[in-house]
Amino acid sequence: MKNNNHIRRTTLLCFILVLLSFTLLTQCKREKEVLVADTPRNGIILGFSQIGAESSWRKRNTQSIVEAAEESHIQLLFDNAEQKQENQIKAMRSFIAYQVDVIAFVPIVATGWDNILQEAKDAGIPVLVTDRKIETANENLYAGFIGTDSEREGRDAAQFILDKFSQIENRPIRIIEISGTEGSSVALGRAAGFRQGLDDHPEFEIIHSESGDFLRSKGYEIMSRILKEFDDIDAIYSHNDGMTLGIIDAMYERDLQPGSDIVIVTIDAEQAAIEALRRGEVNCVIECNPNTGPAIMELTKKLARGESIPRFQHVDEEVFYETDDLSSLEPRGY
Ligand code: GYE
Repeated sequence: MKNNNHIRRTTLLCFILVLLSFTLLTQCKREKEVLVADTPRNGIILGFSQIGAESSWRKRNTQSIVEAAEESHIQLLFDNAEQKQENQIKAMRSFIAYQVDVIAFVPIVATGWDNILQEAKDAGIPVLVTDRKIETANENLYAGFIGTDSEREGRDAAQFILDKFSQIENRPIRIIEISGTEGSSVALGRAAGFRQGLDDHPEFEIIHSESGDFLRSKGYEIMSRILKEFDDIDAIYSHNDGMTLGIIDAMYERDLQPGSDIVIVTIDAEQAAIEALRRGEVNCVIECNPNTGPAIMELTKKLARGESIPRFQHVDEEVFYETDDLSSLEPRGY
């Protein structure tokens, strides 16, 4: 009997504890919902999905966005997707649940965004695409784009190589391309623009093209292998400075002088690439501007006010050549 009473008391106590914790939880949840819903929203809340931290360029891009949000008094919900599209989609879904005013994101690859963009549209949340572009059948799924003009960067790279080798006749010019993340609009655009630029010059041959995923380590690995597989390489077209620094390491290891034994064109214009240009290790550096934070915040404010924004906005960028006087060039900041 005594034992039964003990069991009954214990069971009742457990039931009360479960009931109590459930009540507390739902009360907290409700309070949380009430808290979010009723907090005076005098500030704008921006949900930003960043792809990761794969390069110095990307880290500078993130820094620009975080600093600009602070200066603009915009509350930033920032997510680092660690190079995974599915993480970006999860983050964007949580931004929708949180009912942010605007969503901005860097699409790591160009396709696979329609569903989440439709969810944002159904929730009445405008979306700003930044840095890289998306491919979609329904352009109305996002409000606008701000970022780099990848095809122009590719054409600028081609033009430099055409000019550099213009005096060479009666033999092909052999080019290696080390490209960025497969399926990203930036890698696709830089490749397309480069080929457009070489269109009327069949003697300029891309003898090998391979993705280094914008990573220094992969640039090194690929170049180390290519230098064993290919002879008589005239030029390397590298889609970003991070991979170029790996390429330079690989060339030195095989007693090759980057920038003279093999011409190198690179994109981003981080400080390390400008220093390599000064040392003659690269021959042309094409700027890709990471400092889009302030412009993103101005566009965010417009969208939060229900105003329209430009469909496509390309950031200002320039090209640095081996023949330039770089003595007055400001430090790149990354
Ligand atoms: O060139 C590279 C970064 O999307 C323009 O991504 C950006 C590219 C940039 O990893 O360094």
